Amino acid sequence: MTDLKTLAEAIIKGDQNTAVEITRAAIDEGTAAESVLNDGLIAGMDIIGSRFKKNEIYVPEVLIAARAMKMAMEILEPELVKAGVKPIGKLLIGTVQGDLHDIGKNLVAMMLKGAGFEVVDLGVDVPPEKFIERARATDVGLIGMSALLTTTMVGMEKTLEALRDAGISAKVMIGGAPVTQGYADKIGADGYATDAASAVDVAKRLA
Ligand code: B1M
Repeated sequence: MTDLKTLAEAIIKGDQNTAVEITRAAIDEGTAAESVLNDGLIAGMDIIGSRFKKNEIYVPEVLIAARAMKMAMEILEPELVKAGVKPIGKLLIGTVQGDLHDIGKNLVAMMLKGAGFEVVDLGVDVPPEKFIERARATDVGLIGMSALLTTTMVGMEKTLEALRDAGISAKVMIGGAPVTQGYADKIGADGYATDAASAVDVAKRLA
């Protein structure tokens, strides 16, 4: 019987071949897809998140772990669908208009996927209209905005206002190097996170 701790360890090490192999073996043995997800993949990403928060590991290790998780998820996803496992929440995320930085945003998206969220990624340079249009089309409960420039950060307020004017009531969380809790409070965002691991905690609270 496959030990899902070894799957978590493969994710932590970013060993995508082993992660894929163990995921496949667990499914073939009839292990419940939800258990492979929670006790293997998410368990591994949880540890990555907490080590990242404590500065015990850095961005490259997180990206490597997330890549291993992504490969294993490609095998697991059809099984989750068959088993009717629901994501814990659905989130739309993008880097605001005028801003092309996406490394942090991608990290946040990966960690949220790792935590069991369905993530719709709008990419970079996302105008308010696109946030509105996709929020309507996907009926998300949570919207995430990222900005890395002091000049584009102001676009968060504009986007938030546009979302509210359009009658979209999804909770909004923001983050990015120049963003602060004070700024989030000022513009009326529902949540703010300093890093990708904290973003998972905030998203879980808001979802
Ligand atoms: Co740019 N850049 N850049 N850049 N760049 C910065 C941000 C800068 C601080 C560098 C500097 O001057 N020291 C500076 C901004 C200054 C400011 O406004 N205060 C800057 C500048 C000025 C520029 C240009 C204007 C340069 C130019 O062309 N003259 C230009 C702007 C382009 C544009 O966006 N329109 C530009 C371009 C670029 C590149 C394209 C070359 C490249 C981006 C590549 C890419 O993203 N695909 C780039 C890079 C790489 C950087 C630095 C070096 C690194 C950013 C990064 O990826 N950090 C950066 C300097 C630095 O930070 N040392 C810099 C790693 C990443 C994991 O962290 O994105 O902070 P971060 O994400 C964290 C948290 O912030 C948080 O979680 C993440 C993970 O822990 N977080 C969230 C992020 N989003 C979140 C959302 C959430 C919650 C948490 O909820 C939804």
